[in-house]
Amino acid sequence: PPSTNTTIIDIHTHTYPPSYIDLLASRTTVPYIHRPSDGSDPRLIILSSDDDPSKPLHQRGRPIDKSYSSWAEKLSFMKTHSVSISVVSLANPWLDILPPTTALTTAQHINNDLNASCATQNAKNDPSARLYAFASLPLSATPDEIVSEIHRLPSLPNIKGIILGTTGLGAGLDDPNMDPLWAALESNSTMIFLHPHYGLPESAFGGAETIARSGHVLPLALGFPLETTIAVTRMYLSGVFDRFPRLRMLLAHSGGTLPFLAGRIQSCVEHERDFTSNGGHKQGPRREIWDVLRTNIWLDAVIYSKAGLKSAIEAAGPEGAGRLMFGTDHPFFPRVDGKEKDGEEDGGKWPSVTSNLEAIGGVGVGEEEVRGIFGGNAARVLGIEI
Ligand code: 5CU
Repeated sequence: PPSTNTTIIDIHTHTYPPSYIDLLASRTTVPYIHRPSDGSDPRLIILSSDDDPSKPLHQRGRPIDKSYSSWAEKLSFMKTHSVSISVVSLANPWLDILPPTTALTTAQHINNDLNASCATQNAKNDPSARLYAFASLPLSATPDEIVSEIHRLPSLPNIKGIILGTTGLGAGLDDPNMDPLWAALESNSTMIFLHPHYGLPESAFGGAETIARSGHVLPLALGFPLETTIAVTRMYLSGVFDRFPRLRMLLAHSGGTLPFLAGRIQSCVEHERDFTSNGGHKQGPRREIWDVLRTNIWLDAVIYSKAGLKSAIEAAGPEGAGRLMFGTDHPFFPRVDGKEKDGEEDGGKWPSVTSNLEAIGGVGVGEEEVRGIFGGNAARVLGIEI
């Protein structure tokens, strides 16, 4: 665990504001919330694999409690885990599900709301409980509207960047129609927290029945990280980082598998006969993936093992651990034993958090670098005073 004088900043922590919960509850297709008529816990059916038609609605997905939307619960979780600053983001699938006509106004409303909640908390001047946020973009709105929201965000003082999924305007992040968005994000130096939601097609895991045998394990352990890896690799191959060399991206789950696969990606690019650098007829990426990892990309430290962290640190190049930032993924991965109360032997701490803390503490870098991962790096890169 970090020493007591270490400021812990959690940059990977989510919320569903009550208005978003109501939006999910008004839907009947994934993602949606089912509120059983007998008053038992609502169910969050968020991943396509959650919507198992062989189960009654009240057994699909997972129970959703107040930790998903309550600021009091967020602050209590922070206290339990000695997190003094959280940069909160809307949980997946963000605003991807909005009709185009209401997307911009809903985004403005939610982003204003997040900024205001942070302001209310920060006005208390409690150094052990400060809040900032990543905003969400109205991706189903017109490109001009999306760009207008990107340019509005710097006027919200508690917004430290945006959270973005992998589908972009619907055709992925290598879609040339994304260029106006990248240009706006680059010109504002906006940090883009890239986060998965859609995973891989069920067929990649042998179909719905195979997935159902182990619940969320395949979609979350493999689908999420591979989705992130594929999205960033597609951006890289299509030259996004050549056209926008100052983009700033923070990749969820330590970059999925990108740090581990970067060498293979680079080698495949160098051996691709189609690319002009090899006498071919198509333009391949002009920069090495290593350069992108060391210039444009930061990684969260939500990988739960020293092996994963070491790969992330190594891929980050000379800055190494200086490009990693601590996260918890709250309210996901709660305790499954129901022992959440203070007074439990372990203080009610979540094993998903303590395992990450332990992996970071034992990763084998110096004390200063460990303190950087816990908070110093986020403070420096996101402009948070500690
Ligand atoms: O457990 C999950 O489904 C999730 C999720 O949906 N989003 C996330 O950030 N982490 C875990």
